[in-house]
Amino acid sequence: MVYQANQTISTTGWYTFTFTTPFVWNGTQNVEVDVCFNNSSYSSSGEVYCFNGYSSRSKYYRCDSCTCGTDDPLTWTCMGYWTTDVPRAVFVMTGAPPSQDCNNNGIPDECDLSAGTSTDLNGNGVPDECEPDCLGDLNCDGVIDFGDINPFVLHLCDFVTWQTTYLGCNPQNGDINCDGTYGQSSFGDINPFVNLVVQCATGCPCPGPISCP
Ligand SMILES: [Ca+2]
Ligand SMILES: [Ca+2]
Ligand SMILES: [Ca+2]
Ligand SMILES: [Ca+2]
Repeated sequence: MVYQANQTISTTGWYTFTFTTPFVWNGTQNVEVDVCFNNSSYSSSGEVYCFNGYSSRSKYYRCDSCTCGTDDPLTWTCMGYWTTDVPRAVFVMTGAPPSQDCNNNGIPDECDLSAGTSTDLNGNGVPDECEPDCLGDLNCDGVIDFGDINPFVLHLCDFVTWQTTYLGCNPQNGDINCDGTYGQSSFGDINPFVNLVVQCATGCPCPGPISCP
């Protein structure tokens, strides 16, 4: 629940409810809006304008002397009745623009990064697993240069340590000869790496000059 309050609304027109708890919505799951009222006498007060829908979209229930709870609607346990009416509600988001979810885990990428679920070695706000391949960038800082020599040696000689040191960095960045092997003892990648890093001495921005087919 992101918002619940007693409100006194005395005019017609749009009324704004500001959620007290921000929430992440993935754009597909159902969002439930429950409007209820408890009057001291039988009346139509508390009605909500609706659009006419074409399928069952909402439920309603009303009662006097309720048998499925007290007079307070929040205690009701009745299933209610389906209606095609859709209450007129608009969700407005302010502040940050819509989030990206490049790794498709249902969580905004900035939340993945702040929670440590994803790493961002080059600090561009894009989780490492979403970065395109960049042959020769063995420290995943987004550039191929002499700074990749030591990480490449580690990749070659102690792949496990390389993985924990450069968490999230794509190990295929070390498959410079594109033969499908990389990391521990993939000696065939040494000469192509040396050629690449010399070519990129002053720094080639990713994805760099070569890529595997
Ligand atoms: Ca995500
Ligand atoms: Ca990144
Ligand atoms: Ca690099
Ligand atoms: Ca290789």
